[in-house]
Amino acid sequence: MGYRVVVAGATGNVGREMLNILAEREFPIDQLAVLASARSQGDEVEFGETGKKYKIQNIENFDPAGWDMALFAIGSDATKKHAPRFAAAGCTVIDNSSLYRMDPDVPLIVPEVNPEAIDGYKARNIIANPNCSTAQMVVALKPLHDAAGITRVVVSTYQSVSGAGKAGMDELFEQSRNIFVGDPAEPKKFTKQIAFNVIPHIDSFLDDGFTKEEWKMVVETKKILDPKIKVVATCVRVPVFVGHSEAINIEMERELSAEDAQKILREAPGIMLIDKREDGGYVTPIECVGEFATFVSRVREDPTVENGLVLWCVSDNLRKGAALNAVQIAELLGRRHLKKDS
Ligand code: 11C
Repeated sequence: MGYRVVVAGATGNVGREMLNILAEREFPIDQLAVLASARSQGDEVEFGETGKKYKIQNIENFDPAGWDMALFAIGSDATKKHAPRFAAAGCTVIDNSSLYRMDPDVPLIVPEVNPEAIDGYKARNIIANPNCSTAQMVVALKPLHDAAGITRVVVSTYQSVSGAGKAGMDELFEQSRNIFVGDPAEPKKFTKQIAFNVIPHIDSFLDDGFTKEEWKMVVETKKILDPKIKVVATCVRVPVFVGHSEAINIEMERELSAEDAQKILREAPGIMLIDKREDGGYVTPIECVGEFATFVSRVREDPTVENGLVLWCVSDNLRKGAALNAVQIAELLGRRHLKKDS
């Protein structure tokens, strides 16, 4: 026996990956409903490579009663409208937007890091999925925190344009082509030219000069991993289609050699350590596309602080950073709370 599962936002970058990953991981589904806005009603989407196609239904008219869980990838405004309605009808919402992440009654879950926190989901019947740049970072930090007690993290991100949706990917493609043929490369989605450039700005600016993306990395890491860890982030958009990269500087309570850190990371769930200390012996974003793992490379000791490490971390932002983590939450929810007789 399986679950009655809803995927909402099935036409977007993340919704499509949710369908692919549910199919790839053979999530036990008895019935699947695929939703989007009225604009896409009646269009067909494929369920991974199973050959099955589903007609998109309008989320506005969908009755969630009797459905077990809904994976939402519809943005904060639509989530605000529909998540309470689904949750009240008994359909647990696993939400990819930022709307509920910092709500104390909503667990914010990365299954490799804080699976037990999911037990609080009944307060609102909603579970939040973290921001992509946070998700991969906490997967890498967790085993090191357990080993040596992380006190402070300084992170610089190199985030792909798919984090800004399909419009971001289209803009990188069109600008690159326009530059090659000598046409103007006007920014639309991004504030400056993204092709052949980098932009130190993701999401809106806050009063203290940080951006909301940078703030999310701070508060979400504290909620998921440990409120005592200090985090400071600089988030940068780079001309990469898929795959977020991060240079992470870590300070710890206790000494941990690079060699011991490598051993720990090699065994840790969700991590693939590729760290050969030679030309090409590390992972770049192109190589992580379509993968489940969070890749860690370039682990080394930081000689400028006491008990410091530096590492490079890469992951598919549409997968571990969004759709995969949501499906892992669904699997965890099933295992811990919604057991079905087989
Ligand atoms: C980006 N991290 O790369 C963002 C996208 O809070 O879920 C995801 C935003 C979020 O632009």
